[in-house]
Amino acid sequence: TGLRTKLLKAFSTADGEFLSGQKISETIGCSRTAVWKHIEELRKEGYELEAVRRLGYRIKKKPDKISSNEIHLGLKTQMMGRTIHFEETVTSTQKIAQSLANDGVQEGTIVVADQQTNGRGRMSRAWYSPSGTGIWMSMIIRPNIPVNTTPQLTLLTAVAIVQAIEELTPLKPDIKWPNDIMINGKKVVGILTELQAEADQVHSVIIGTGINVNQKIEDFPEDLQNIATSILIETGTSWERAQLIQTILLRFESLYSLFLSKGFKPIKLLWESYAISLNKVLIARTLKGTVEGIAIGIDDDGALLIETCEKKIEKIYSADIELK
Ligand code: BTX
Repeated sequence: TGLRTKLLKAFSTADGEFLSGQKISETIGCSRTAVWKHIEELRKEGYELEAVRRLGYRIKKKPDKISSNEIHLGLKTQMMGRTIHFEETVTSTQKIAQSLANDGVQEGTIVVADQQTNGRGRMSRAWYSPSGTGIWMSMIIRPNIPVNTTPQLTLLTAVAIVQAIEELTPLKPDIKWPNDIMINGKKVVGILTELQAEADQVHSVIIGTGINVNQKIEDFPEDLQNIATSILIETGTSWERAQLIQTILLRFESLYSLFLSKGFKPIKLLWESYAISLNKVLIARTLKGTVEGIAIGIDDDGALLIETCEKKIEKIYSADIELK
């Protein structure tokens, strides 16, 4: 409402100083009872307001809200995120992105939700996506590349997200092939790349990213508490999701254009510099069986190369990795 906007403006002009109830009611032109009601509403939205007798009110902390506006303001990209579909609650941003891609939306369109009720991981696993804390986003791109090179885009996305986290926070995340970003051995980001393609033509690639930003440990269900982490848990403070999204989109855009002009080589080098799974003994569980050995690198397709005890080199395209 207009009053709410006026109230927030008054607080922002006060710049952290206290505003008396009297002053507020004069500025926004309504009774002190009405002011009080609006302040209670802000509290419900997640604003932390301090009230001190004689001094009045001040805002201690704003909620970390995301909306199209918050993402759009300050976005420095040419293409990524120029069209934003934001929803408070969805089943899965991947599903919405798929139907938008079918409708022919422009490349770079993103779908962002505050909460997913049916967030998906790979192989129809669930991705826990509570409200108010994470980045649940799907990006639609339409690269003119062979279908079999699309897994490289998962690796590219992982690099973009690691770079963005490093730019904004003191953290140094690692990448676990192919799609997990880890901090201190726990998963902070998951990436799901899905394709709309036919014969050898890619119609669109939909890259879903789930990023745990402001969850506390107790916000995760028990079965995830030992394997999942968030940027808040690792840094001790909360982070603005909209700013993180902007930084990721900018990093992604620049790596994507490098990828389109120079191919996977330069991306591969960057990816390897963040990888924890390389030169380690690991077990890869694939749909066809289990491979154990030392990860010696990734090839130009983005496949993981594992050298087994028998000195055989196995190429792994899709698997769950357990480091030994
Ligand atoms: P994945 O199959 O590699 O990982 C899924 C596994 O990760 C789950 O089985 C569970 O053990 C664990 N897990 C579930 N939720 C979380 C979480 N919040 N944090 C850490 N670990 C978790 C990874 O799949 C790909 C995830 C992509 C999610 C994005 S969100 C936006 C888009 N929409 C959508 O439905 N999926 C993608």
